[in-house]
Amino acid sequence: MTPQTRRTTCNRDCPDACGIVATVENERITALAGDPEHPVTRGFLCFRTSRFLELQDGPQRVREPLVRRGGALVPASWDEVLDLLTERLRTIRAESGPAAIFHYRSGGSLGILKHLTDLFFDQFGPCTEKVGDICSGAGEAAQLLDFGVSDSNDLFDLLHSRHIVLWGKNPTVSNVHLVPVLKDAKARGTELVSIDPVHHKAANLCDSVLQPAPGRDYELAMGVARVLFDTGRVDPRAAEFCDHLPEFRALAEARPAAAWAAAAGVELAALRGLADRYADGPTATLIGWGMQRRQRGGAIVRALDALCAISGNLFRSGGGASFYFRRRKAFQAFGPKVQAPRAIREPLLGQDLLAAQAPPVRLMWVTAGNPLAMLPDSATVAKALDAVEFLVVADCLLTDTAKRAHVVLPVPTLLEDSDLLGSYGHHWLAESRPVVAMPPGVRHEVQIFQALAERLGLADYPQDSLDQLKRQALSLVAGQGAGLDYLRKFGAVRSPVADPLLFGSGRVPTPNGKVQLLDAPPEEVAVAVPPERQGSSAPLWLFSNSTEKSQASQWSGQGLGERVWIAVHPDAVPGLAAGDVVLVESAVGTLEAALRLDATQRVDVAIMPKGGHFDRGHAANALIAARATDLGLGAAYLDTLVRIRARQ
Ligand SMILES: Nc1nc2c(c(=O)[nH]1)N[C@H]1C(S)=C(S)[C@@H](COP(=O)(O)OP(=O)(O)OC[C@H]3O[C@@H](n4cnc5c(=O)[nH]c(N)nc54)[C@H](O)[C@@H]3O)O[C@H]1N2
Ligand SMILES: Nc1nc2c(c(=O)[nH]1)N[C@H]1C(S)=C(S)[C@@H](COP(=O)(O)OP(=O)(O)OC[C@H]3O[C@@H](n4cnc5c(=O)[nH]c(N)nc54)[C@H](O)[C@@H]3O)O[C@H]1N2
Ligand code: SF4
Ligand SMILES: [Mo]
Repeated sequence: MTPQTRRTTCNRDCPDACGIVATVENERITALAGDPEHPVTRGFLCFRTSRFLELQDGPQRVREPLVRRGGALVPASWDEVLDLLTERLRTIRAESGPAAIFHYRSGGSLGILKHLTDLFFDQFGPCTEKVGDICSGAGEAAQLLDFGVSDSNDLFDLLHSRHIVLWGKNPTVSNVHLVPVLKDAKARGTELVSIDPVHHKAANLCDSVLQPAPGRDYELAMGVARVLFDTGRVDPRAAEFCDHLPEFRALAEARPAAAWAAAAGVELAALRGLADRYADGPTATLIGWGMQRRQRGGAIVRALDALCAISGNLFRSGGGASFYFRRRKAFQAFGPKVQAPRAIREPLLGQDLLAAQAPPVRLMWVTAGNPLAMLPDSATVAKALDAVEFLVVADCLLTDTAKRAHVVLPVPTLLEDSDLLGSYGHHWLAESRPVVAMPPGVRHEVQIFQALAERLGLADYPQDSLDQLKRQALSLVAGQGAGLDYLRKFGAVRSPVADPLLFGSGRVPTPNGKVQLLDAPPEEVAVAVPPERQGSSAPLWLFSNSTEKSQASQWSGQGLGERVWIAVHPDAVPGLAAGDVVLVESAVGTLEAALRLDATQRVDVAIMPKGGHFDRGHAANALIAARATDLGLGAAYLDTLVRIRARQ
């Protein structure tokens, strides 16, 4: 048969939400490419999704329901599994109340129909829910305080910037479709700046690179603000559109610029150079997500927001303080938000789950996440999961979490799924549709819940077809050229409810329409220092950053080998050589890793992949303590110190 071309949209937890073109021969996918007609995808995919077939058809793939019997997970029929789930859900609710049931959903798929899983537990309970957001909680909460919303100008407005500051952002790995936009801007004369303690490939794109001390962006931002105040380059209208300008000014004036530069670990000249760029706008600030995964993460983002505002860069084209694109804005929600009887804090999930009493969590249901590998303090998360009487995991892959389940429910992969996608890196909306059928033992997640709702007598749970549900989700924008038929006909459609300029009206949606500037300094935070042992390095800041071959714990390509790697400056580990097997020790755990040496890094940092299999000793989270951020219940993954020494 001649090969066919079929289109879908990537549903991964990634800002790009790419259009995918699959070549299909005899109902098998033979090639994957980026959609050349999608204005952001521009015909290419990232490494991890280009190689997705290795996961889709690989040994980790779950192709039929699994049930735990005699200690092992064994295949079962859907009827058996649905009967078992119906009985467990009903019995546990009757005996202990719905608070004994906890639904944990992460971002394994960003499809909007995934919210129907939440609706099920709201209607069946309401059950215990998770609060907080380990991904972007601190930054979003900061922007809600400052601006009343966390959203962005149109992506292509960057072409109007004189300067673009990549503040703690590595698009070459975690937002690859931003790179062509940056290159286009550069070709038009825009200057790019990177501010990141870690040296990475994006530095090659940039005209200047600052490698400040880890977690010291508050000091850096305040130093820049100080220079702007000292040199009379604050927007003269700032007092009109900002509240708390005097208090913010007092914060900036708490130290001279040279002292701020020293505290931030940069040269005074570099700090002044950054101030020049903010004064010589329009300057766009692209605020990365990594930096706010610190105990002071909320305050750091607030300081950056304030800097963008007082320098006059917030309201103008080519400016903006972009942290997030509101990907759900165009969609109609499925049902009202109900009050949960209890909440488990996501960054502290292990300890909260263990502490939950009266009733304890007896049944936990995991949707689209691998909390064991990806939440901080994996050892406590493992203990907490093991203590749950009945663990249900819906996933396409047999993850560390799924291996501990009593029931594993196989769901479609991103190439088999049917859903709707917004994006947190641009404003396009699109549909995902199966490019090949899912294996016969796999079921669409919505259909699993529809079957359960029927058995449990949940009369209000929607039993509509996927198409009807998509139309319902698009009902707000269907009359504005973004209905389902449009998405099908034209591919990705720009959201009609996203203005080209976020604050084009000159006001922000806070209660009084003014920017709320940070008005109090963040607290100094303590980070536990690992014990010193013979031959161990000085304490190093552990960066568990995104890597191109993996999506969190899902590795494409060959993936990690026998050991996770850790990269440091050679002077950080005198006497050790590249390739050595080393012990990486934090205050809460130890891992074995293969040493990489990289002279472009600071001597006080150590870098390892953000996610790897826990059971194989690859999970950075085995080293990371569970602490919440100052705002938004994020996880302070990056406030971690480790020491490195040779394995004896
Ligand atoms: N390849 C790949 N892409 C991904 C993902 C993935 O797992 N793999 N994950 C996706 C997800 S879930 C998300 S949320 C996003 C975000 O993924 P992240 O990797 O969290 O986000 P980035 O902001 O691109 O990268 C973090 C950058 O912030 C820097 N940083 C850390 N601490 C500081 C600091 O104190 N100061 C400054 N200035 N910089 C700091 C790090 O060195 C790093 O370069 O990416 C998505 N894209
Ligand atoms: N140390 C450290 N830890 C981190 C981070 C860090 O920077 N450092 N980053 C954090 C961030 S930003 C994030 S967002 C989290 C990510 O944490 P998780 O969301 O737990 O990440 P994944 O490992 O990608 O797990 C997602 C799972 O969803 C499955 N999946 C895919 N599609 C579907 C579907 O349609 N339905 C269902 N039911 N499952 C599906 C995938 O197969 C995968 O196993 O990790 C956080 N953890
Ligand atoms: S993971 Fe991100 S960059 Fe890769 S194909 Fe999906 S949306 Fe595009
Ligand atoms: Mo994330």
